[in-house]
Amino acid sequence: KIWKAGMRGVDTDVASITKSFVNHVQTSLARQAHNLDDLGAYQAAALSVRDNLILNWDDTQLTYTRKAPKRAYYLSLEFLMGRTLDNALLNLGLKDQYKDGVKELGFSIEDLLDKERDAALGNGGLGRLAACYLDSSASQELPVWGYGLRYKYGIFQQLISPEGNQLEAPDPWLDNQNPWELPRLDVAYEVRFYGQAERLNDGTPRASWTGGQEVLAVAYDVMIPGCYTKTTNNLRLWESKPKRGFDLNSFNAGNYEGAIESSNSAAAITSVLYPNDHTSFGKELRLKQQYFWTAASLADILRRFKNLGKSITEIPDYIAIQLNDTHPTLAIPELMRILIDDEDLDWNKAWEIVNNTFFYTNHTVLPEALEKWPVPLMEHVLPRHMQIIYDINLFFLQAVEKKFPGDRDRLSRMSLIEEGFPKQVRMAYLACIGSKKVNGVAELHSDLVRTTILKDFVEFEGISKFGNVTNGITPRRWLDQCNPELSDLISKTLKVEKSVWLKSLDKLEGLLPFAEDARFRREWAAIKQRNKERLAHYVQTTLGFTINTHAMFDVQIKRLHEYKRQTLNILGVIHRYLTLKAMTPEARQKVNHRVVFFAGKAAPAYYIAKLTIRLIVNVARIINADPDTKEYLTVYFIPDYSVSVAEVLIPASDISQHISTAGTEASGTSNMKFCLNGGLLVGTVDGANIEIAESVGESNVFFFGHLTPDVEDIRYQHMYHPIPIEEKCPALANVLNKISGGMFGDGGVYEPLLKTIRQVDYYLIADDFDSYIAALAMVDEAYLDKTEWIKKSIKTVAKMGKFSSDRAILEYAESYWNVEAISVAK
Ligand code: DL6
Repeated sequence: KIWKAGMRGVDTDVASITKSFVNHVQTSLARQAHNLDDLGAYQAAALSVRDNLILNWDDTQLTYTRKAPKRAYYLSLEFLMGRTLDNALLNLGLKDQYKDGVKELGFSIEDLLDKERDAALGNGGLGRLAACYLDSSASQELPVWGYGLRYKYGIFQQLISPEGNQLEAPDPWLDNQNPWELPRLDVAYEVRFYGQAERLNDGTPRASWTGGQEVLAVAYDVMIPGCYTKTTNNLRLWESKPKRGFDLNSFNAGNYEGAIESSNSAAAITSVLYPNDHTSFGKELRLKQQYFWTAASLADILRRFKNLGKSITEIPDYIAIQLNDTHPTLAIPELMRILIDDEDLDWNKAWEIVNNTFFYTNHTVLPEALEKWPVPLMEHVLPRHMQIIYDINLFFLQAVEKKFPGDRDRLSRMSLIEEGFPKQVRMAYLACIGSKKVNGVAELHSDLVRTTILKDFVEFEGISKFGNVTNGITPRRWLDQCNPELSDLISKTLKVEKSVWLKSLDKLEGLLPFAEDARFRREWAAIKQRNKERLAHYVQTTLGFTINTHAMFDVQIKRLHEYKRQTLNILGVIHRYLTLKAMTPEARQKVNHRVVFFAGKAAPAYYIAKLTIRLIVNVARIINADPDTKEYLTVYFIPDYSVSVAEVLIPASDISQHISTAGTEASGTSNMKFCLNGGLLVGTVDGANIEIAESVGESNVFFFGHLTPDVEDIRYQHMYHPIPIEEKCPALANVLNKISGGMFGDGGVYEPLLKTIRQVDYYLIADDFDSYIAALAMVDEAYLDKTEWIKKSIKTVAKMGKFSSDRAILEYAESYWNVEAISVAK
């Protein structure tokens, strides 16, 4: 297919671009072109790019309506989109034209791009994955829409106090207006909470649900452009509004607070993204968010389906709904409710439709992260859904009993309702039995899903329902956009257009022979160096520190969590520092210079994670000021980690750390981003690290640590045959003692954190410490040979094709949803 930059009906030469820019300045922004700041210029550029997107979006939706293909809907409570302008320009093939256009008007495109605020409607990997999948769906011309919530406040802004404490501030990302969304005030649905549910008892399973609170869900559409294609898909985000403005009776009676109370409570539903990554809080508001979003999305999906004029029983032929983790699981009882109460279907028919429509992806096996909702809360907020869940459970357990007669333990293990005070609804089980297929997000993780948390369900339903789709990342943002020089070098070297290789990432294999080409290696190394300088510039301008860019850059960026073991990293740093301190100046000179970067947010209520940040910041404060060692080792905690910050950090890394306790990180996706940018991986045999090593070759990664099958045994030993840490790992004991002794400020402050290691050590810090230090020593040794190192870097990138999110989304489309690509009419 011939790709023409831009879109239908809008000229894309530089003169037309400047004209459209000035036009937006004068009309949309009501400002004057000769008196415009960078923010205004960003907005004008964004609006002019948006004109392109709208036309392509329009053609895409028209094609879908006319051709009526089966469509997939990706329901995710989080979409961590980051910035849009750069991505849109690259996907439209208009970056160069806009660069020249804004330059003619006296602006630099980089300055304008930098004015955009991240759309941070997500916490971490799960939300960023959703964003990558939207990019890939559009790029691969798949009819896929996303559905989420339009939070007024995204993930909190992270500030670091002088003591090193994380402080949280709101993220008012919509304050400067958001040019990338289109309000659809005409697309609105009523969503009910509370009230009474009464079975009709008329020989049907129907019930009536009345009373309670009704809230309006209003749509905002975000256009998702594919890369070098006209296909522009949609992300529909819901905002909550009161059904009636405010209570006029209270207002007239002078009770102004009462008058706006119900409108405030409606608006509150979409006001904040919950800032917890892996733990579900039993909060009523969070439950209301989940129902509000799933009910509005289903109503919208079914309205579109009904326009096709098909029988309701044909839903699975036209609709696939992907549940991104358990957060949207209420869509299962909600569809049952609609089919039974509104459409008057019998139970079995309704359940069959549900069972062929939903697909469930599990993103964690951590027990504390498996969502459960207290039954009393569900009965209060969603009385009709609780009845339906009880009915689903009854029929399900009857079927289990039939297959495994008399196995009472099994029934109680598999019940959707966990006994206890209070009883709880097990959402992962509901998602599992309501879906056609279930998958994990990396081979090891999918195996763990099959053999641990859903083992009984595999025995009951058969293994074929339980698959794997290893995660992926979009090479558009995570290579072409964040590392343009490397992307250009790859195109030039492969002699393949970006429009081709960015969408067929296996083509990177063509780089392999160039690992032996000295000139190519020099170009490769020079780009890495410039990316390091770009990061150093960022640190200089934001934090005021000067960084040695000739040192090895060692990066760990991800949410702060005990299982991700940032603690292991910082303890390793202290060990390195103590070792350096003990050396003579002559001996030190032989040591690799290393700069260690950390970034990531801790859930506001996660005390131990916040203490880890404090330790990192204070270790940095001491080490960076030590005249004996600072040439050889420095540490930085980069505050307020975001997609945009990741785009600067990732291309600059020499090594990155993915060091979770084996069996705890479902996949990880930053591991893929680093390797795609030529940084080597230090990691445990966990999540997608394993498949990355299989692809790039074990000799190009630095593995360490105990393996998944051993972890449980070791934990058992910790409980029943504990070995004092001094005996098990003297090097670590020494590090912990230094912290307790006050080397990094008041040691007492860190006691709760140190206790987690000295006592239970659930995440095996002490068990893995020595092999971790050994792996880092191997990194040092390998880095001495710069030629070999660059070869490893090139070979790694060359073998990363598998980890494109295009491959992953096509697996979902083909093996799960049965959805096909469709070309948008010219
Ligand atoms: O699948 C995306 C991402 C994985 O890469 C991470 O390994 C995993 O920890 C994360 N899981 C979650 C679970 N959240 N909930 N609920 O965020 O998913």
